[in-house]
Amino acid sequence: DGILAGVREDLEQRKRATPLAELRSRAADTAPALDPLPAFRAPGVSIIAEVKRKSPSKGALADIPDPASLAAQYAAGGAAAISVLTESRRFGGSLTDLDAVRARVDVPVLRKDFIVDPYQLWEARAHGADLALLMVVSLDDGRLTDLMGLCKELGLTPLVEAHTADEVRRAAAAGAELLGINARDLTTLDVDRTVFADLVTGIPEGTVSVAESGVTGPKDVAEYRGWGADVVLAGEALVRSGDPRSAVREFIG
Ligand code: IGP
Repeated sequence: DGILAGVREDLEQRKRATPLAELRSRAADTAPALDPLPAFRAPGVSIIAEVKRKSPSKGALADIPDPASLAAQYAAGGAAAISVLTESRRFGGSLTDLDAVRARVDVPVLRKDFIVDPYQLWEARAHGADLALLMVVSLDDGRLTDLMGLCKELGLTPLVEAHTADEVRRAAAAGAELLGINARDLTTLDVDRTVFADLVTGIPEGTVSVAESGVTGPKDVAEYRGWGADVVLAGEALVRSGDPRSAVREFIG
């Protein structure tokens, strides 16, 4: 599909510029990854607040001159983790944004990208990420299992994302401890929050559930919570709010 073709092109270019051996040695020099799961399992809803410049559906969302400052405000508002979009063509992100956020906050940081290759996980760790997104739709079972195994080796917590009942089943079968349901259909870009309510029943007991996308305000967070979400991931509403610290605080309720 269109996004993945660009992702693969950019990936090949980075592989030529930075050999895996170099990433490995940078990863070895990076502080160990933080485990986000204890905070996610604590009572009450946890918020993953996203640094998101653009989206394929809406184009530019917000001018973010200082992603580290935005992330610091999210953390001050009580965000349990920060998500940083690193895909450049459609989302305007970069590993530079990830570096900046990592250098500023003490909470766990998620590398949000279209991850299809082990190299991207080494990059995530070398740039200080604690979590990495794995989208079931883009991975066959073998690759999903391989990438989850490498996450484990690197100390990264995979956020395994699903959008259908079958993808939830595949994520659970692969052993996901952190399972996200994206309310946005990535083929049509339509958002329907009730997709979470429909699919959450397929998430095994003990697995941490994440409701992703479509939050416009505190009521939507409460609705996801009512349907059983342990964690809610929000981007657009937070980057567009004039006061990200208060916005996160209000989402937590
Ligand atoms: C955030 P929103 O509607 O709050 O801006 O959505 C997040 O869920 C969305 O950015 C997202 C995403 C993804 C982006 C979820 N899964 C996969 C890129 C790739």
